[in-house]
Amino acid sequence: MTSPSGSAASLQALPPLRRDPAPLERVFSGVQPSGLPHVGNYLGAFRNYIAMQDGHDAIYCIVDYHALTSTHDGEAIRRNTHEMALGLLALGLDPERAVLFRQSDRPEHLELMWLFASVTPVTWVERTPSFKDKKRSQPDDINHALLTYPILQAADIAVYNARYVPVGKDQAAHLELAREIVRAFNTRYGDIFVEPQAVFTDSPIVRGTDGGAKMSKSQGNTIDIFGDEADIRKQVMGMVTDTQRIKRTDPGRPEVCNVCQLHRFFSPTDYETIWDGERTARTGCVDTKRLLSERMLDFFAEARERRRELEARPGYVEDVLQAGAARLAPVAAETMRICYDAAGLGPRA
Ligand code: AQP
Repeated sequence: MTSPSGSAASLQALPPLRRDPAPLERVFSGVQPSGLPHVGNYLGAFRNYIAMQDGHDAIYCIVDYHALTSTHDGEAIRRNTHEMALGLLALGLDPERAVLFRQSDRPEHLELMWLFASVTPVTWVERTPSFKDKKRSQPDDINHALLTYPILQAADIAVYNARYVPVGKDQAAHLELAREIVRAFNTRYGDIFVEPQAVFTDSPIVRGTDGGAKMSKSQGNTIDIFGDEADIRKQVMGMVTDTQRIKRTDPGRPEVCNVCQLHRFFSPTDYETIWDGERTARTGCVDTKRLLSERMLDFFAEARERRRELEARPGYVEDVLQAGAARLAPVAAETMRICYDAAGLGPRA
């Protein structure tokens, strides 16, 4: 559990709002509790969450308000919020070095969203690729929150005046929009917020087990990090490889094969040998997949063990989330005070 003294010390390290030189640059990112943590989340974003908790004021959030746009099963949202937080902690997120909290515990995000909505032309949100995708993928549920999603995302970042946002490349358009919204707000009300910048890893888009689409919880094409070993092996063995490699004797093309691409991360010392085996057809896709599942299980073994330990501590995750939200309360309140003042609302109590 985060010690109260640790919380207070970290909070004092948070820089003031506006563009004053900050002692530490602030980082913010969020993950939806729309399913379980997967390899795409890790390679595209979580690696940077963990790396950036040193040398920055890092704030990470389970964005349950966002999950409501597509998930309407309250029990699932609650369960996945817990699982996602547990997974992040097991992967190395340290509540003494970074803040982890649940979005719905800080309703200032919604208040700021409304102020941001008032500077955002409707056309900006209508044109976002994710809104167009969702209109296709959930045609019977094109709810208003799907349209407003990027405005809330901009508010999530700005409420803490974060400069850096570690995300996967699928979020690039949203980040660009967040910059535009913040700019529009600053133009109307003064120089209040920094324009946030996306930070990508060297694997900004990880393809799913289908080999084509982005690995994504909603696509059901994920490789889970914390699932049963047998299920993880099954997910890997079901991966689509090089579709032009029909017979075992056909040479493979590691550059296009998703399994080979994942070996770059999970077999860093010998992936070139593995690729060579594919190119010369010395090895078949089944061998390469079997090896990948072993390497992945090895890679995540420590985190999986840590998850089991943390899971055995009743109330631990909830304590971390609530302590995180409490630590952020003064920062969020100060943002809203400044914004109310600028917009002619309040005075805010
Ligand atoms: N395949 C991926 N490659 C690289 N980065 C990824 N991220 C997600 N998938 C990949 C990044 O992980 C962070 C959390 O993302 P998310 O909660 O939106 O993950 P998701 O699995 O994409 O979730 P959903 O519910 O399935 O979302 P939609 O329906 O929008 O695809 C983000 O930084 C994300 O970029």
